[in-house]
Amino acid sequence: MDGYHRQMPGPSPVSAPHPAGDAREVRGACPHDCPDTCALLTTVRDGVAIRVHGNPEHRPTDGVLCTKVSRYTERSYHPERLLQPLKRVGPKGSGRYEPVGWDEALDAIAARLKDIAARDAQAILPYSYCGTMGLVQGESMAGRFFHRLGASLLDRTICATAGGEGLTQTLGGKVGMKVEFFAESKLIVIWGSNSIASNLHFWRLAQEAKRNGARLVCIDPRKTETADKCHEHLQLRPGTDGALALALMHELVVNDWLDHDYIARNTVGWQGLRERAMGWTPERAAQICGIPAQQIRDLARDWGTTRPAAIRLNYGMQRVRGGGNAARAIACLPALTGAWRHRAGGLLLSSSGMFPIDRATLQRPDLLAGRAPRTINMVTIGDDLQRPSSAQFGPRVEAVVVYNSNPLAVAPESAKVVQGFAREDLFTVVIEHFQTDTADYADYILPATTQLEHWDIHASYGHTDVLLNRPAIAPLGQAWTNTAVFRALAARMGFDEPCFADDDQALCRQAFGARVDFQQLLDVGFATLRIPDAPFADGGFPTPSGKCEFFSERLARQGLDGLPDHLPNHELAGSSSVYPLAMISPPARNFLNSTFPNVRSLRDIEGEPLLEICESDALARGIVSGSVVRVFNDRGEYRCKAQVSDRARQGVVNGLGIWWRKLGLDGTNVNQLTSQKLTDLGRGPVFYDCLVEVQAA
Ligand SMILES: Nc1nc2c(c(=O)[nH]1)N[C@H]1C(S)=C(S)[C@@H](COP(=O)(O)OP(=O)(O)OC[C@H]3O[C@@H](n4cnc5c(=O)[nH]c(N)nc54)[C@H](O)[C@@H]3O)O[C@H]1N2
Ligand SMILES: Nc1nc2c(c(=O)[nH]1)N[C@H]1C(S)=C(S)[C@@H](COP(=O)(O)OP(=O)(O)OC[C@H]3O[C@@H](n4cnc5c(=O)[nH]c(N)nc54)[C@H](O)[C@@H]3O)O[C@H]1N2
Ligand code: SF4
Ligand SMILES: [Mo]
Repeated sequence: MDGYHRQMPGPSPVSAPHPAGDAREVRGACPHDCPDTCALLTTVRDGVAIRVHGNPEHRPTDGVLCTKVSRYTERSYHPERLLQPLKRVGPKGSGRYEPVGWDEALDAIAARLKDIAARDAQAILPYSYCGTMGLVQGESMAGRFFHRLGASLLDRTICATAGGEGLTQTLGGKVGMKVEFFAESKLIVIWGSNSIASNLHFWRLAQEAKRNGARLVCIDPRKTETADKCHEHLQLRPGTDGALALALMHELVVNDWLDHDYIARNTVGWQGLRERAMGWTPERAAQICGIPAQQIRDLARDWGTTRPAAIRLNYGMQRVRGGGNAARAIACLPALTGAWRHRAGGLLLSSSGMFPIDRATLQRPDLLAGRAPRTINMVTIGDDLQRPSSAQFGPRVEAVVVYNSNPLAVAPESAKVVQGFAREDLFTVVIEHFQTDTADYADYILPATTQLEHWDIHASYGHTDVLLNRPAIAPLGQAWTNTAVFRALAARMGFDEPCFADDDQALCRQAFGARVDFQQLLDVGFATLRIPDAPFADGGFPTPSGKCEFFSERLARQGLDGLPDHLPNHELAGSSSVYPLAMISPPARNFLNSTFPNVRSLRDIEGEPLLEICESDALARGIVSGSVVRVFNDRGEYRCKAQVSDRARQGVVNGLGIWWRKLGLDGTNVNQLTSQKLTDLGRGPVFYDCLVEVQAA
């Protein structure tokens, strides 16, 4: 459906003039939802971006980008880029639109929102996530607009809240090791992460450690390309990480591989945790995890006796019912052995909590002025768009404004999400670069600028640098920044607070205020936060007690288990369910969530939507590689090609995501099968807690 242009596109009609042939480099930041937050250099000639490459001066980037973003010009100048506002002319979902002017579109949108707000602004729902991680084109002006309006609040849970909450209850926040010191570790446990695909710059550090003699262990139900390159792979069943972590503790206790001094001084709840762990013999966990008990014993010995030892935890392990508890259990392991004492020891899930972001200034929740709108969980958008008004729910959702997200492709139980967005009485605005699955259901589609065309400022969840993104080229066509859209809507709604006049550079400055040297960002493009090399060597965790909380008083007060435990999946393989296979749907290497499937050269590498299935499960079903299969459960059916592969373990099938529905064989993707059930902590999604059956089609 897209033309693939190998040649560089011609200059855009509105780009700023530059002396012919005089190329310049513009410093920026990768906007994608990836822990690496690379520093970009864009080569611009005659107002046209001709190359995007990694900034060699930025240490975490080290001059290297992933394949996706090194092809960024192909995405930005894609012939199907949305370049003018569009108004729906066909039925919802048909994708039929006609161009309209910005004024006409904005007038119509503002009139409709005003009309709804006059009854109850909570009937309006913003829906956004991390299409861009930029703090400005993310939730700055948009936050101000929806707060002032009194719209429903969105619980932005679709990725990381279970693990984030687990970490917060244990360590006090999304804090951990500084990523660069993984290079000095002697044992690296890569847990729930396909680093080569999704955290490439960490993988480079792990490789450096390996060259210096470190042992690499991977814990993942899928035999990923990362697992292939580690010394050891624990190929456990999805959603069993909590059991594994407790059994590791069991072995640390019985072999006394414990740092008693660190535990005594810097932890809370040791006696309770010790007792809990004693119930988790390696044999018990091995049965649940579906791996040999000896593998658990060996890993415990490695963890208990290697210094320095570090865990790179990632979000892949927390998209199951017990994800929050599993993250809690794993986060206890470094304190038990005193791994935090060394700068190359400890754990990193996310570094985002270490950034002093001034969200209150950016998003201005004070504009709610005492109102307390209801909160809608983005994971349950499928159900929530169908709900009638009620005392409990509040008003029926009458309008959704989508930006930086593609809910039809990324949210669970898509059939319901589609039904919701297909409602004739729902008013939908989508601000996008492309006509995504979601945009097909919009009443108005507004063309957004890409990272090459706007200012932004970035924190990171994989390192500890702040990055500034300067626009490299002028907006293409009639594309507007997200901030410009919300400024213009605010003006039409009559919101006259001065904050609606802040321009994007002012917003960039406000993001960190005086806490980051903005002049340095302007001069160099990035600035490193000042954080001790081994932040928890002597405790000092940002928890209420200042210690690593094996036992969380805060959870106990909510009536929850104060200690971490193993919580089995909602949908348990081997249970009495008629659906015998567990399906996981982790990221594809050449896509970034639902971004890039429409970029031809990257799609060609990924090929087509595939379901990996192991030989014995395939044989039992008469399935061969390349044949079309029906993957189904009570929520729906999804057709794709099978790939018989040892990347899948027995009982588990892998459907790499996140394809656009309209690029699938039958106009669906894996999320046709996933459920809207939630995690134990953080109200997150359970994408990898999903039973299915597979048949040859
Ligand atoms: N190329 C690429 N990079 C990405 C993304 C992408 O889509 N493509 N997505 C980005 C996003 S949004 C995020 S949140 C981050 C982090 O995103 P993550 O989803 O953590 O990314 P991965 O590390 O690729 O994948 C997680 C790994 O966890 C495994 N896994 C699945 N279930 C379980 C389980 O129960 N236990 C364990 N131990 N492992 C399990 C999967 O097989 C997979 O290999 O990556 C980002 N980076
Ligand atoms: N089955 C399954 N489903 C999953 C996952 C999984 O592993 N398996 N992963 C989940 C995870 S971890 C996440 S984070 C979510 C991701 O969900 P999303 O954040 O919704 O996905 P993205 O594809 O990253 O971004 C969505 C859109 O933002 C747009 N965009 C980018 N920049 C801009 C901008 O500056 N302005 C505007 N207006 N739009 C912009 C892009 O064009 C893209 O279409 O998906 C979740 N869904
Ligand atoms: S997607 Fe990740 S690895 Fe690729 S350029 Fe962006 S930050 Fe770097
Ligand atoms: Mo994510």
